[in-house]
Amino acid sequence: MGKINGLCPERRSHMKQIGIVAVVVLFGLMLVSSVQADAKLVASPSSALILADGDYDGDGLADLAVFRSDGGQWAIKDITRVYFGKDMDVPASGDYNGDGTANIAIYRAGLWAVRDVTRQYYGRAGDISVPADYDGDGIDDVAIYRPGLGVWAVSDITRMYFGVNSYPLPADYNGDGTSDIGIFRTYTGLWAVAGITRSYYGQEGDMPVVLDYDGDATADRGIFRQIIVPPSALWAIQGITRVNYGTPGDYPVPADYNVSGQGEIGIFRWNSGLWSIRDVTRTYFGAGEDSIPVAK
Ligand SMILES: [Ca+2]
Ligand SMILES: [Ca+2]
Ligand SMILES: [Ca+2]
Ligand SMILES: [Ca+2]
Repeated sequence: MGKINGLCPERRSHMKQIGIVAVVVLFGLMLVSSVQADAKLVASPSSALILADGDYDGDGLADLAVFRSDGGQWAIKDITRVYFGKDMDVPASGDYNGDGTANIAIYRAGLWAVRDVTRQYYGRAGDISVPADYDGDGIDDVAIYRPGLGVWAVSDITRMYFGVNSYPLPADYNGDGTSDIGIFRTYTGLWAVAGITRSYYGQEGDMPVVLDYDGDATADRGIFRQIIVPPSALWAIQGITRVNYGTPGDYPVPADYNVSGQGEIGIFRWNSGLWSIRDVTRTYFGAGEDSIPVAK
């Protein structure tokens, strides 16, 4: 039997079949991975990513930054590129030493690792990291939310029950300089802030986007709604604005990018690395399927 390129015809035919199967499997994996990538954006407590601070150089502007979970790279535009953390770590940037700049930090099932600052254990697997400045001393505090029980535990400050299986949203809702314990329940649109307020805004599937959008020093409630047909994304900020910006699959990345004192609406598109910040900038940085925006 004659050989072609070292393989008999039957073998080559088999290899061809394997090749076709491999392509089909690969395409299947690509589909699965693109679905998974989109699944990251489904609003649920487990998709919560709470950062305390995203001003990595202390100039007062939010910086364009991503954490690449596959390899643990932090890429912060015009500032730094370092490796810290690994796959499955949750970014937990915040100013943990009160020097006015955000520290690179990760949360891993109870471990809090703050680059060049500290390494400590607080919380356990299944807890969601919710760092913020809960006592107003200018230092962001290590804190966790345990969705199944509705436990909030803030290291050395407080421990309480508030909101089972909700989306944790610590922010300064009354403008007194401390972060308040707050939740959004996506399936009813309930917003509740401990000791302060309770109201309804939004609907099932909405992602909460809390920020001070009008510059009055209070956090404003808002939702990001992905609309499939025709593809668009609605931003509705209670009492302030309602605008279409972005498309389904975009990450909402609202923050104050230009020291206006007001938060800007903005999106990050992971496949191209597009950062589109309304009325501020449109630039490309940090593309990647594993890129998680860490701007605040
Ligand atoms: Ca900055
Ligand atoms: Ca504090
Ligand atoms: Ca407050
Ligand atoms: Ca406000």
